[in-house]
Amino acid sequence: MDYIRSAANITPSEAQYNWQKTEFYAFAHFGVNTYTNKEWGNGKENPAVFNPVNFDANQWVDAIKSAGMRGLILTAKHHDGFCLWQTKYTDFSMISSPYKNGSGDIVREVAEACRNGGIKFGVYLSPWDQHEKTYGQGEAYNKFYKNQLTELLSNYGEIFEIWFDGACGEGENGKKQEYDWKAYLEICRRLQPSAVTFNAGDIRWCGNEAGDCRKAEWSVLPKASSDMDFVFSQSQKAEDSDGSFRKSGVKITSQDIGSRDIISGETDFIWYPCETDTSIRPGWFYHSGEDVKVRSLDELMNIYYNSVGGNSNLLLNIPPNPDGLFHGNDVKRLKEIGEEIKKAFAYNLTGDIKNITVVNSNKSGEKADCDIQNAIKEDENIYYIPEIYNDGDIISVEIEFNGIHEFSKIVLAENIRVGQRVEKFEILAGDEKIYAGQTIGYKKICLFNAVKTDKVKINILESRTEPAISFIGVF
Ligand code: FUL
Repeated sequence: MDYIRSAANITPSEAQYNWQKTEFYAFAHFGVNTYTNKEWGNGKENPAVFNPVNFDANQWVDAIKSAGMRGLILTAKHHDGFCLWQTKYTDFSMISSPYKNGSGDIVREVAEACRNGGIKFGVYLSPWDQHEKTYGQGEAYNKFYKNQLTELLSNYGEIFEIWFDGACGEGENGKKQEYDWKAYLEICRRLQPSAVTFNAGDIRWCGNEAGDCRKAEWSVLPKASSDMDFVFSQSQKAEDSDGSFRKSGVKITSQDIGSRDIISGETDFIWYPCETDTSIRPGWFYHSGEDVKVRSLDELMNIYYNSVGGNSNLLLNIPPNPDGLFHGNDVKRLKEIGEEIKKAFAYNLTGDIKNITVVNSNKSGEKADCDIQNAIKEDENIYYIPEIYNDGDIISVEIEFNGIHEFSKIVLAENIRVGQRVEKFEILAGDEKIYAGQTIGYKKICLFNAVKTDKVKINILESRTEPAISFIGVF
């Protein structure tokens, strides 16, 4: 089964690996829609409506950091075409806003606040632009878009992610623009070599805007799944007025995109990890009517556990209000998330292990290796890998604590720098099965009802080749 072996050895680029470690970061949808109470504008807005009188990017960054988030992606330009920076290529931008008498630069202020606050900064630049006259004229618009991309990627310091939204609502009789992806990506690689591109080869969409992701998220997929025509055909074509993209359980792409069955017979694979994007409120942009609809801590923690704890990164949107600030209700919720995450992982019981051993169950109790200690050390550079492994072997990690402990979470991680491999595993407390899982990948947070025991066993039941485990934590 050559295809399994070759999928098992696909690894992330340095940029993808660093992106994965960012785990949890913020999205901010800010623009003319903030003032017109819209989700999708039309490019005919009066740019003077954009006037964030109390704008303070440091307030955003403080709130973001309080949630434990490590970055921020700003909508530099949404589908209406209004630009939040001093661009040379259109006056549908800050130059026509009363903010700082037309000399303001929101992108700059946000980028600087992120840098000063020690978090990463990324940009969203909508390819679909309803204001720009050249949109639909082929190379004329591509030139305009490339110029804008060049400005954003040259003048605002290091960018960690460039977000290419696939949405386009032109419809049957609308303008048709052929985007020059090859040239756009060349600009990204040349100007920001350590940035990753969303929807354009480096990172994929989870397939909904509810905050759901799959039970088994694979970061290794057939190469064809990153084909831009395919990716964009799956994106939004009309304004999501009834919020259907944001309804839980709705999947635009299929549930299984990376299992053995799906990749069977494929020869060309890529590392193409998942990003889960969702908003803290029903809308992406701010609407005062939604101040009371900030999602509950429970719901948001669930999303966090399923995404960050399910081999996906989480991009959580917090919409700034017309004053240019995050609303108090969102600020409060972000702080609660940060506190909850800290509390949940405050005490790792692997600090109280009496014995940890690995047994290869198919080899009559033969010791599989002795470097399992590497998995309980918090050092991403060391990991456990069995010395002897044949297809079908079951690797059992047996942990004995010094005394009885109570816990409700086990965190597992593979060393994705050698590949994503585990396909099926289970966890036992004493003799009782408390968890059945499929993929692990960069991070798997296994949640179960609290158990009290002095013995826990993790059985890796199926793996594409020898599993490389870099972390086991018990909380
Ligand atoms: C979608 C857009 O149409 C929404 O307005 C929002 O920006 C979301 C993140 O992506 O495709």
